Formats: sequence, C-alpha cells, structure tokens
Amino acid sequence: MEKLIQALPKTELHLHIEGTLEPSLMLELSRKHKVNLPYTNVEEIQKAYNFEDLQSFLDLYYLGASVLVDEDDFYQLMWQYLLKCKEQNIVHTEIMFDPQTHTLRGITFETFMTGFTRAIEDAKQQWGQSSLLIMSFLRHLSEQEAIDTLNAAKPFLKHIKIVGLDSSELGNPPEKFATVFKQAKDLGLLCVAHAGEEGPAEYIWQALNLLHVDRIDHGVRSSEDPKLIETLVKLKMPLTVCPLSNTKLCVFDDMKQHNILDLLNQDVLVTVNSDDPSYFGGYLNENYLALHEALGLTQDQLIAIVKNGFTGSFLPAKDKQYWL
Ligand code: ES4
Ligand code: ZN
Repeated sequence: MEKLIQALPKTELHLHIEGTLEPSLMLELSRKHKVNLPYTNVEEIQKAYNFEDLQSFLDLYYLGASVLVDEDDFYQLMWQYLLKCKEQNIVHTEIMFDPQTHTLRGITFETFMTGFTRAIEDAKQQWGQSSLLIMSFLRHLSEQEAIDTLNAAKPFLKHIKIVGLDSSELGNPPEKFATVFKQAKDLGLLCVAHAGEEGPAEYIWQALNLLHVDRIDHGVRSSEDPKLIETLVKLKMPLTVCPLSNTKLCVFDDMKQHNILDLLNQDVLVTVNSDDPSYFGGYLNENYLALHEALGLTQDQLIAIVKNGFTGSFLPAKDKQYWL
C-alpha cells in the first residue's frame, strides 16, 4: 500500500503554504531577521505542536509566519514545498496563501508574490510541476479588510485565479463575506471556502448558497445533515478533507473515528490533502497512509480518492482527462 500511495500521480487541493514552514527554516529565518520566537531549537518547536482546537493551532501558525520577511524567504518556503511535491508524486497542486498574515506586518504583495511565482516558475521549468495559487481571506478580520485585500491583489491576478476563506471558523460564518466573494466572482475568479471543519453544517449551506463556492475545504461536518449530503452528491461538490489536520485539531478524537470513508461510500466527492503538513506531522502520502492504517483504506478506495483529486481540481478539462 505504501508503495502504491507513493507511485500514484496525485493532486493536492488544500495546502496552506505558511503551514509548510518547517521548524528548521523557521529558526534559520528568525535568526536572519532577528525575530523573537519562544523557541531555541527544533525539539522545542515540535513539543509546542500539541493542539486542542483550531485556534490553539492558528496562534502558533501566525507566530511562525512572522519570520517570513523578504522575497527570498517566500521563495525558499514555496521551493521547499514544490520539492516535496516532486518527491511525493504530487503532479498538480493548488496552494493557498494568506496575504493578510503578511500585509498586516508591512510586507507588500510585491514581496511575497514575486517570491512565490519565481519558485513556481522554476519548478515548472525544471520538472513540469503544475501549480495554481489560491488567495485566502482571513475570516477573523472584517469583510472590508478582505475587500481591501482583493483590490491590492488586482495587479497580480495573472497569477491568482481562485480566492478562499480560512482562519477561525466559529463565529465567522461565510455570510460575513458574501460581498467580497461576489466581487471576486465578477472578476472571473473561482471560489473556495473552509466550511464545516469546526463550524456546523449550516456554514456549508452558506458557503454553497451565499458564496457560490466551487469547492468546500474540509466539510466533514456535512455528515450531520442528510439533506446536505444529498445536495453535495447531486452537485458533485468536491470536499478537500485533511485527515491528519482533523485529528491534530481534535475535530475527530482518533483517526479510527474519521468519517471520510463514510462520505466516500455515500458518493461524496472527497479528496485527501495535508492542510498544514509541517504542523500536523505529515505531508500528503502520510495522510493516505494514516487512513490505510486506521480505517483500512483499500487500494480501490485509494484510487477512487486520488481520481477525485483530479476531478475536483481546477485543471482545464483536457488535463483532467489526461490524468483520469
Ligand atoms: C487552517 Cl486547518 C486550518 N483551518 C482554518 N484556517 C487555516 N489556516 C491555516 N490552516
Ligand atoms: Zn485549511
């Protein structure tokens, strides 16, 4: 099984680039820019990664991201992840970034976009890596700040075809962002949103009906609403499920309790993704392997989910057909 997981050409559709910051690079950059962190070595960082919920993770994730300052930092971050894609046979990836995590610290769009796109171009040239960028709004901030971010991104839309919504879900429902998502749609952008990770099924309904998303990030709490499951199946709406993330953030107490195979059995278009691999203890292949070990994921189920990744991607139809 491990060999098949490695050998299959795969997609990754739910990955926060800031969540790929490895402890070693974090320490290196904190020294480079004299950013004070409450850690002095890799072991201390790893020991701190014991989360009880989404917010306890986000606090350390934003702290970690504070070491990213100049263009080369953003290049290195992206380059390390793209090398991981090559290593794990991820032939197509759709990568989220959080502009507001950086602009609020005075880092310009120019700085991170130049670093990101240079790494993406190098990987494309060197081994044909296929990548798309998803610009994600931070939902704990106001809708006006998301609108300002969309406006600031306008000179870079050649490189951004998709917007998303992430950060603290509870108390920040999709409806708060209906206007900015409408503006993004009017600019011709595709839309995704985190919904039903910690939040209720109602937030998934809102993402569908008020934000008109093309894909749902997480969505595991859809299983609480049979009518919603029926709708997701009818719409062939992809869910980007992140198993190791869900157990690390206590969405499920144990991988044995994870509902991804129940959703698959009900014909929901589920995909497997790593979310924030450096914080959650594994990249994409480790997520598949964890499902095999805890839930007995079979070869047929593995292949079905990997195919869902291509179906649920934003690749052009001819590229999807090629991989399927
Ligand atoms: C995130 Cl796991 C998760 N959920 C919501 N927002 C996020 N940002 C980075 N990782
Ligand atoms: Zn996420």
